[in-house]
Amino acid sequence: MTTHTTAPAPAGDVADRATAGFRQRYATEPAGRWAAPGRANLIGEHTDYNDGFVLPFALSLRTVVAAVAEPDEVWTVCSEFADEPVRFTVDDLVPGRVTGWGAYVAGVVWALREAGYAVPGARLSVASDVPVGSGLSSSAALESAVLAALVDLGGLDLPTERRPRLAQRAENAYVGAPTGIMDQSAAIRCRAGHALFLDCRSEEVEHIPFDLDAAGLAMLVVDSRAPHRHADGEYASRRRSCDQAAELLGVPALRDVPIADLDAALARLPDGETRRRVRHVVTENQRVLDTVALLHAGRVREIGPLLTASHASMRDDFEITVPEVDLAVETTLAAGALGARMTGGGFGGCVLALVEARSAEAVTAAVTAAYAERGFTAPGHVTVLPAPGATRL
Ligand code: GAF
Repeated sequence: MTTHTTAPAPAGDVADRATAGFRQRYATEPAGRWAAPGRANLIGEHTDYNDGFVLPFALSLRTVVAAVAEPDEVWTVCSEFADEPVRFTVDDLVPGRVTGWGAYVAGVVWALREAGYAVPGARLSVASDVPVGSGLSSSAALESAVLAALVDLGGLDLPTERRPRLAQRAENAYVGAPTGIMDQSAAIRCRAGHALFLDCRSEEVEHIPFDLDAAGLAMLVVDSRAPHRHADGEYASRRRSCDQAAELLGVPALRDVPIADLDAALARLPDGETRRRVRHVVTENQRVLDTVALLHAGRVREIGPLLTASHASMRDDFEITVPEVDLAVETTLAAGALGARMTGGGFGGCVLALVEARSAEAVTAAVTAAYAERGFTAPGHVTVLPAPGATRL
């Protein structure tokens, strides 16, 4: 998670840009290129760190790392978004030592070494089409691409299903952001044409066919361009509330509160705010399960109301939306979207709207007009299809 503002990606193919950056900086050829995508979460927000369920899919917007191994334990990383490269050695592999965007890279090296892997030194070049600070998980894309590169360059034996935990540890313990496992799982484990149904407790996944084209539907992503408002602190405070509530209820995690027992559980909690937080998590887990059931039954159109209910829950109970995001949801719905919700951690970021393919343009125009009327910064928009997870190119 990060609080930077959105910057548009430079022009040209992202893999070409990573290679060009590599050649320019190091005057040699990379040994390979590794890509990892940004993600949108179809439904299941703030459920991952409650051991619950999530249903993200990967975007075709990707981060690409061009890299070569080095004989010494030194890591140099350049990025198209930074004037100067970041360079670190084993001595810097202490949480907090490397800061800024370089921390995501150093964090991955650190987490691999902590897990006992002999990580090769490397020179790396980063390019990315994933907008930073839009809630599409540019940080997990960077971690996952770097991880894929280092694993391959070092010939490390690290099965795909164990990689998300390691990348998450980089973010939690090195970067210092207390995020769950969803974003790294999406960046690493997603499949094209599918949403990833992930049980965040067991880490078991099921790839759920999510074919929008066949249903005549489109998924519109509206970037609210809202400035993040204290996102990191608010995220951490939501997480604390959930942990405290689980403790008060005597369960390992809020995942363990059955929806049938929700009212009884709420009655045992001391204040309205905690009750609202718990209600969001418990009902959101159920909405993920209901969405999966509908997708299994080929009833894609019918997931709309679940998406919209998820948004209402984030707005009213978890209190993580902002006016720009709420306006995008209201406007897409008024313009005919089947369902709409904010995606990601909140306090800004993007809205997903499920629309009839033929009405995508009209819905987009309606949001642009509504933003202009309210005097908000013009929103960004793109239609997306579920793309593959991290891969060597
Ligand atoms: C952010 C976090 F990184 C995820 O782990 C998840 O908690 C999400 O917010 C909210 O669902 O993206």
